[in-house]
Amino acid sequence: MTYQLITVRTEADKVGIITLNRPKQLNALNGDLMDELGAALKSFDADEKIGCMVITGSEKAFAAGADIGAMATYTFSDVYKGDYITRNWETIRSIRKPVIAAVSGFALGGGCELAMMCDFIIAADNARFGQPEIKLGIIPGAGGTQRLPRAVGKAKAMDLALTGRMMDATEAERAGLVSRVVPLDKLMDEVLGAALMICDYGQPSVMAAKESINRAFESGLSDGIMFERRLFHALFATADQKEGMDAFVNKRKANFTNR
Ligand code: DAK
Repeated sequence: MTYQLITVRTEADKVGIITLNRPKQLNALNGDLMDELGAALKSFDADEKIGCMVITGSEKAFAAGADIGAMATYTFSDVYKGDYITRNWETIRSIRKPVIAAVSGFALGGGCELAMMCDFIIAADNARFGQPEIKLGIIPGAGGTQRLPRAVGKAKAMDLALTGRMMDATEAERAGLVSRVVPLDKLMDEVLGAALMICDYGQPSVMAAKESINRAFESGLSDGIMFERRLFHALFATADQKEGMDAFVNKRKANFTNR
């Protein structure tokens, strides 16, 4: 598939990197872009060689939100009948390998929501996060009112969604929205370092860790613990568990085969 609104490349044949590419619109997200993003994610997810994915934007903007111009004249029947957002914005939720958001510049509205749909966010020191939809007479519609409070707590989520203000990378890290903040010129090095580290582990255990942590947001503690326990037990059926533990015992580097 050829892409118009994203670019796609790999690093070391192991990391799939997707760059949002509507620079004049600060990577505002429209239906075509989300179709392309979903297709690229699915393609990397199905590729045995790929162990981790990265979504990034430009230095100025990860994504400044859903495309306001495209939405401006929509009616209720347009968005309801067309299943606006759900149709193609949620593909990322079905991706089973890890996806890291490498965020520099603006991550606003749907852009912040897209970053939060990734498994974790590494931010450049110029990153700015916000849910400014209230200024447009709407509310976050791609999970912002749900994922943001889970990440930063009710007080800050309310503050951001009700005032529409932005928070900088330092505040976002302090609040737990992002896992690391690095200087802008080190962002991709840091992200690729993390991605390549993940790629060197066994895919079954990586995928199980992702699935189990995500279950924490979908279930009560007892159910979540049971889910984790069953996956933990199941990993003893993998060659990677034998390899990982044998390598430790014999003081050598593990060579995982994703089996
Ligand atoms: N959409 C379309 N174009 C955008 C845009 C956006 N979200 N953000 C920026 N642009 C365009 C600007 O219009 C401008 O275009 P030209 O005038 O050059 O043609 C160009 O990008 C550069 O922007 P600025 O000139 O404004 O650049 P500045 O550096 O001065 O300001 C800014 C940067 C990010 C602070 C500012 O552009 C801004 O405030 N942008 C809007 C941010 C925003 O409100 N984002 C939230 C959008 S609403 C839903 C699910 C999700 C959503 C909706 C529904 N459903 C389930 C139904 C999501 C909604 C949103 O994300």
